[in-house]
Amino acid sequence: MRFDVVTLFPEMFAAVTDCGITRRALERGLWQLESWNPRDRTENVHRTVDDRPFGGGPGMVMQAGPLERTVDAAKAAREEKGLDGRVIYLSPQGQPLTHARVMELAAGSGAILLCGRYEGVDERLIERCVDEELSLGDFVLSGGEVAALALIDACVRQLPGALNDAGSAVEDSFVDGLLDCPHYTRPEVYEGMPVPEVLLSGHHENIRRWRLKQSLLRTRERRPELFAKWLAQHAHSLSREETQLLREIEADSNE
Ligand code: 9WO
Repeated sequence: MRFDVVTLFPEMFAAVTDCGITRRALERGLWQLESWNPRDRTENVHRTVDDRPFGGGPGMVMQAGPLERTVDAAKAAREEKGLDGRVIYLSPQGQPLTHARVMELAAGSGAILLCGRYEGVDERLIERCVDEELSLGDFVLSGGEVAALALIDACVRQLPGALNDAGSAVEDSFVDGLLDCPHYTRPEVYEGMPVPEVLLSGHHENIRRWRLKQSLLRTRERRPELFAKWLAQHAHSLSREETQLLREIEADSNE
C-alpha cells in the first residue's frame, strides 16, 4: 500500500512515519508514504499557492494550477509502479468515513490524499482531479492533513502483519457494529474504585458474556442510532445468549 499526500506541510506526516504501529508497519515494508508539496510546482517568484476569493470574503483559496500539477506528478509516479491514482480530498463537505470504507481502502493499493489549507480549494480543481471527498465528522480543522493522518492510520493498522496481536484489529469497536467494552489494568483498586469482579474471576465464558453485555449497554446508551442498526442487522440471527442479554439490559433499564 502506498499513500501520496499533496500537502503544504509534509513534516506533519512524521506522526505516522515516525511513531507507533504505523512506523513499525512502514519499517516492515507494509506501506509507503510520499509527500508532494504544491509549493514546488508554483510558477511565480514568491511561490504563492493561494489567492483572494472571487466574490470577496475573508481568507484565501488554494489555486488550481499548482495543485493539479502536483496531483499529476503523484499520479505519474504511482502509474510507474502500476498503482492506480485515485484522489481523495479530505473536507467537511465529504461523505462520512466509515469502518467499512476503511476496510475497502485497506484492501486496495492506497490513494493520493489531497490536503487543503486556508478557506479551501478552487472548486474547478475538485471537479477536475478529485474522485472522492471524505469527512471525519462535522467540524472544521486548520487543514486536511490531520484528517489524512487519521485515514492513513486507520488503513495501515488493518494491513496483515501491522499489529502484534493478530486478534486486536478484529475485536475492535465497529467490527461487529458495536462500541468497545470498558478496559481495566493494575492496580485492582484505584482511588477506591475496584475492577469489576468478573474480570478477576478467571471464568472466561462469564468474562466474554460480561464484555458483550457492556458493549450492548454502551452502544444503546451512547449511540442509539448504531444500536438500532445493529439490532436490525441481527434481528433474525440473534443467538440465545444475545437474546438473553438484550432481555437483561431491558430489565436493568426498567429498574
Ligand atoms: C475555513 C474557514 C475560515 C473562515 C470561514 C470559512 C472557512 N471554511 C474553512 C474551511 O473549511 N477550511 C478547510 C480546511 C478547507 C479544506 C481543508 N480544511 C479542512 C479539512 N478543515 N477540516 C477538514 C476536515 C477534513 C475531514 N474531516 C473533517 C474536517
